[in-house]
Amino acid sequence: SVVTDYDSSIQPTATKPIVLGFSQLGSESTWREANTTSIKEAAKEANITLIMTNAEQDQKKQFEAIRSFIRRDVDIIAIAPVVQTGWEGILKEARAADIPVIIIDRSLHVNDSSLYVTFIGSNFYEEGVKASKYMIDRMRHQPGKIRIAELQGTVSSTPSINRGLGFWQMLEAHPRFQITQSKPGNFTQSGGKQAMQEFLRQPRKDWPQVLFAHNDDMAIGAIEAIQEVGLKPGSDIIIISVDGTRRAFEQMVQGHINAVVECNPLLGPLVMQAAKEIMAGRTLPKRMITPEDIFTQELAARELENRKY
Ligand code: GZL
Repeated sequence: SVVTDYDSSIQPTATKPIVLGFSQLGSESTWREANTTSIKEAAKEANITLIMTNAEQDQKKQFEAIRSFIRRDVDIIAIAPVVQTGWEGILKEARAADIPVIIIDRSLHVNDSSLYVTFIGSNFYEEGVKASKYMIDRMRHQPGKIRIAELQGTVSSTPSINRGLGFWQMLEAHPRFQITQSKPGNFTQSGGKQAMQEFLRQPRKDWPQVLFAHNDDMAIGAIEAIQEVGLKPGSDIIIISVDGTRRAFEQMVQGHINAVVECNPLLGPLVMQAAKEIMAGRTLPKRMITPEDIFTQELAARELENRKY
């Protein structure tokens, strides 16, 4: 239809910046800080108005933040969901307000996947598989049963569930590898240290030969606990971690961590591009996976200068 009289209340969207409400789950780890910085910098670069809140790893605070975005009638809502379930209700509230939702970093489970436009994040199952494959190869000359300790991330979070699944399912074909101790450390350095101290309170014969930490911060906390009992991390206990932060590379250069599986936090540019596509009315793939690798001690020194987080 031809518009005859110009309706001045309709602002041309080309000039009005997009307003993006982002519920960040917390500030628990080095990875999270890098993720937050990436989102902030990319929003500035894309001239997108960003309203970001920190839920301090509390799902209820994420619900409150999302409701505040709905009240402010933002153009788009982005969520990094702290845990996998419990999101149907709030996503339906966003849909009722006709506000599109992007899921980033961690994925969530809903029956109706039309409740969000796309999920931008890593394949955590693959990260667990990479960690397990490295360990099986690294321990090939060590005969007999191998005792593994696992530091889980935030309970019920997708990265922790799927990293554990990927790691463990690889071992079904290698029965001499046994996960003899497993505790959550909530992705924090202090959580990793406390859990490792509990592992080391067992009789010395039960101490692990390998530690699989679901993120670098917990691995770094565990290293402190291992050194406290006079063991050498990276040789008395082989350590495999996930994230790929500069801090972990520095520990690899010192020989304390043996391999780090990369989990890329620099999602900002992808998120802002997705926001622009949505506002321009274009459709997006349901799943956008960030590229990532695994790095071992031998390569750490050379890769260190390339690390951006
Ligand atoms: C993974 C991310 C995890 C990191 C942790 O995408 O959700 O949360 O592995 C962070 O370091 O705390």
